[in-house]
Amino acid sequence: MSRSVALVTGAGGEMGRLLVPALVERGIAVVALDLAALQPELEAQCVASARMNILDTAGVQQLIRSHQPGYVFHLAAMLSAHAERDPELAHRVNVEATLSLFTLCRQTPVPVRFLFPSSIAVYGLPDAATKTEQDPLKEWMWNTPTGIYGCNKLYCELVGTYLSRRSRDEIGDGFDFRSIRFPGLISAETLPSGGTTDFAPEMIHAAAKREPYACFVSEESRLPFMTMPDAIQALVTLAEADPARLSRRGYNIKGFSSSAGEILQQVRRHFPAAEVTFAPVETKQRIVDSWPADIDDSRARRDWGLTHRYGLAEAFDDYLVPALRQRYDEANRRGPADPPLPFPQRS
Ligand code: VAH
Repeated sequence: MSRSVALVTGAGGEMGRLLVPALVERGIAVVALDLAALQPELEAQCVASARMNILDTAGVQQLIRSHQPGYVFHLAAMLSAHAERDPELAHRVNVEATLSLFTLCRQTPVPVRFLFPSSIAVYGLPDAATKTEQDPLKEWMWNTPTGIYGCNKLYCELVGTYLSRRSRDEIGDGFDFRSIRFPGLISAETLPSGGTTDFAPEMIHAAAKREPYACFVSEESRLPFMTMPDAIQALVTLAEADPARLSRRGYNIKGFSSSAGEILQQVRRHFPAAEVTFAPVETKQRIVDSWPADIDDSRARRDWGLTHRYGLAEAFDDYLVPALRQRYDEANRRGPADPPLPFPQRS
């Protein structure tokens, strides 16, 4: 291995594309797994890559046996909106594949740190009025998800935490589970697909592309968010953290808490001609109304030194707008005859 090899599932997705280079920069050899073919420049950074369904247990077992990773970053998942459309498939992808990966990791002779991207979807407020009354939620509050994706994530967190504790106290198989409850993530590199927080990145990318956008939640809808570079930094920092400092196995993190309207104000500051309307879709609005407006991430800051670089305004000024202008202004100059930009279309 050991801790110099990392298996990254869902390596070609939004997070994987930035996580892989961040691991390589730290001298960690990456073994990538994804349902779709990796972009050639991403694949070139990995010591091995497999185009494989995460439900192919025999294939995943073979990959783990051959490379014996000391880290597993299990990013492959079906996001919330897709999961609501097919809860049974969501259970298989988000729960069964994760539990089977737990088992495979516990069977390897090397200790494994298992990094799991959980989500603020594990929280479930009964309605928008209750949501508005809350102070920023601590990790133990309102663990009553209303959507299947939140149920999937919460269950995996609980089982991962249980196995980690048993491993430490009784079995000694070296299984060390750590998870982050990610807020909505905003990347300048890619657009997400299948999530409920997607309205924020979609609005920003549409404005930069000079395209109109109909936002699927109301202007007042408030959620915690973070930029993708801050999220990747947090994941890597938690992976490297001294286990003795971890007072729990699942942590809140955030960059800022903003309403859709506040995000639009930032969009208009940089793209005054942006054409944005609000056309809430009931199923998605209901999910957003059940997720917290804000979360308390003080434990992550205290236990393993979480920091973030970008608040809302800095995210636009110093990260999103410069990167998006470069990307889309060039595309706009090239004109409509060019092929569309390669956003991932994944579940
Ligand atoms: C989703 N972006 O919308 C994901 C996330 C905070 C929720 O896990 O499904």
